[in-house]
Amino acid sequence: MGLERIRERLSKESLEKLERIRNPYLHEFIAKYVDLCDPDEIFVSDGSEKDLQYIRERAIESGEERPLAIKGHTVHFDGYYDQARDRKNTKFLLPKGVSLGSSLNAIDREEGLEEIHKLLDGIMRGHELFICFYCLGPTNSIFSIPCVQLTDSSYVAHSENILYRQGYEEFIRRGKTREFFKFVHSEGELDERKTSKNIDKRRIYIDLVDEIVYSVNTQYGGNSIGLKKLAMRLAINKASREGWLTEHMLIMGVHGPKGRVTYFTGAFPSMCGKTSTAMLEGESIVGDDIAYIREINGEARAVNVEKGVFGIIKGINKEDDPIQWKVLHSENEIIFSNVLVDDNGKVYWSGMGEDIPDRGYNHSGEWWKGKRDKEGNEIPCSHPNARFTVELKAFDNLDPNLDNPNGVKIGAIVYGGRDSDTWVPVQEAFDWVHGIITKGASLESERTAAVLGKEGVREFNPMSNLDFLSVPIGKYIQMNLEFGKKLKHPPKIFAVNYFLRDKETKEYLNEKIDKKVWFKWMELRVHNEFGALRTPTGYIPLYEDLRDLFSSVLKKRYEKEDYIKQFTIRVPENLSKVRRIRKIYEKLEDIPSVLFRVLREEEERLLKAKRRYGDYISPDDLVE
Ligand code: SPV
Ligand code: MN
Repeated sequence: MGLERIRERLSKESLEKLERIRNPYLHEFIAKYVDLCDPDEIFVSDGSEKDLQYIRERAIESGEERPLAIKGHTVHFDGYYDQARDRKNTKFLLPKGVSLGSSLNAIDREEGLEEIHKLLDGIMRGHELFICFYCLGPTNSIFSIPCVQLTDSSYVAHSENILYRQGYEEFIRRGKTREFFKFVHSEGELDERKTSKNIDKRRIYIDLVDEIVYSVNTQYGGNSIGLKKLAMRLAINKASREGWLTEHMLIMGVHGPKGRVTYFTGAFPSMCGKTSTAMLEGESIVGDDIAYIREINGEARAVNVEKGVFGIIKGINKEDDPIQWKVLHSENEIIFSNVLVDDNGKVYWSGMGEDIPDRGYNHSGEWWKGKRDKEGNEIPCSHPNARFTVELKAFDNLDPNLDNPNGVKIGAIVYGGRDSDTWVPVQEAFDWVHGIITKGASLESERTAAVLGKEGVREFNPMSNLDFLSVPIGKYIQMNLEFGKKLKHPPKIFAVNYFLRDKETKEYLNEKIDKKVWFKWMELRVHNEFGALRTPTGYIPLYEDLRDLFSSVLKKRYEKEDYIKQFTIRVPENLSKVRRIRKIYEKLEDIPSVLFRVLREEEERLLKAKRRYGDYISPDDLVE
């Protein structure tokens, strides 16, 4: 039997903790990887405060984290070349005869398993293995997915304790079941800075058959924290088999009149304002990254898969992000990663709006202003992808439904990209199918300076979920379309664009804060309390309604002239977009035909409007 094999390696306490879970499949899995990875020590966590404290302490003692000046704060560094998700080396293990479509990265399952097991062989010698149990989604709920994480990184275990709900009791309750996700992670050999050394052997392999993800020779959270983007790939596949959705979405409560709260989910590619939207002042946050969505009694209901935030820190400043700023400067349990630290244990990051010291310590080691890397690039004080890890309960704006086992009822879904010239700031799709196809499945984002390659190039990113799809794109879109059919009143679908620029001056047409108004407008539309103008691409707000909202929400005057500039329908740009998106889908396999039909209808509406009104259609022209 599984546990018998590794009995000798476990302390009495750890053995008892494993024995309390009466699940031979779990025991077998653990024994297999303990045997293979061969750690010096093993710690089994039952999620008690004592065990959480042990992991916090081990993270400091092992040198993977260092304490900072404020109580509860620590800093962790990833290797200089291990600062982001590794798309190239993240692969699905594909059994013979199975296809995930040409756009997903995959290798033959047998070959991949052999490679990864070779890499894992003896990899934990000299390391301590942490065995932790978690639950994706609230515990004891239809949404719950129990997970076991094996990792030799105290930083990864510590991060997961902040980000995920404990699942030890969930495993005990379920007893003998094969239905749980499994994660095997090893940071591999470490250098003197305690960062993964063998980056060339970094591999993240996803086995959909046994629902195991393997991750080796990396520490960066997006590659190593099993329950985050690794579990998301398993969950998308599971959801497609079971008829629900796993989405790369925030969840927030938008507060309407008379205490009404309407829940929104929202998908935005990286650096398009997802976290700042989830953190909007005056609204409440349920989650900022991953949502499970199920149909329950004809309603779409969503839960946050996580209970913490692994947020981008770059650009967070006191004025624009008061809620996050306060959390980052209070005595909370926070892991900062890849920021700049001075001798006094104070942290700094790019765009924080404070003077940055000329020297310190960061992801490149000792750092000084003007320091260059091997490639000759100047090293900024903090990495653009530097992050902070903190529990949601630290935030004043936390919504009371975070742990509701039935989730929250979704009133609206929002898709948003970085788009300088096409979409209006906010618009509403005509219906579910139109929204899924022309907003969600047509989502694009322009590259920013933070990403390699030509700035401004648009990257196609359907539902902002492209990196995590574990089913072919066509099937994923089909799942979304079908999900809507099960609902009595499907959520309204909106598209937002915070990045629209003036055609001539190229200035941004909105301030960051304007999104507060768009959300209030959408909330009122969900309840049919505002009218709207029908355009070829969707419904847009009426000037008078926005004027009133700008005045009541932001105490700002909203000029007709600004409205016209912002909400003019740019026909040539919209036509190019429809055609660009169609071309992408034409090259993919098994795309539902309705997608092409809906894109053609959108194109026809645009062409018809162009004939009548010209290339740039002022909302005034559309008033009937
Ligand atoms: C993202 O990049 O979408 C993140 C961070 O949320 S990561 O964990 O790297 O996926
Ligand atoms: Mn994300």
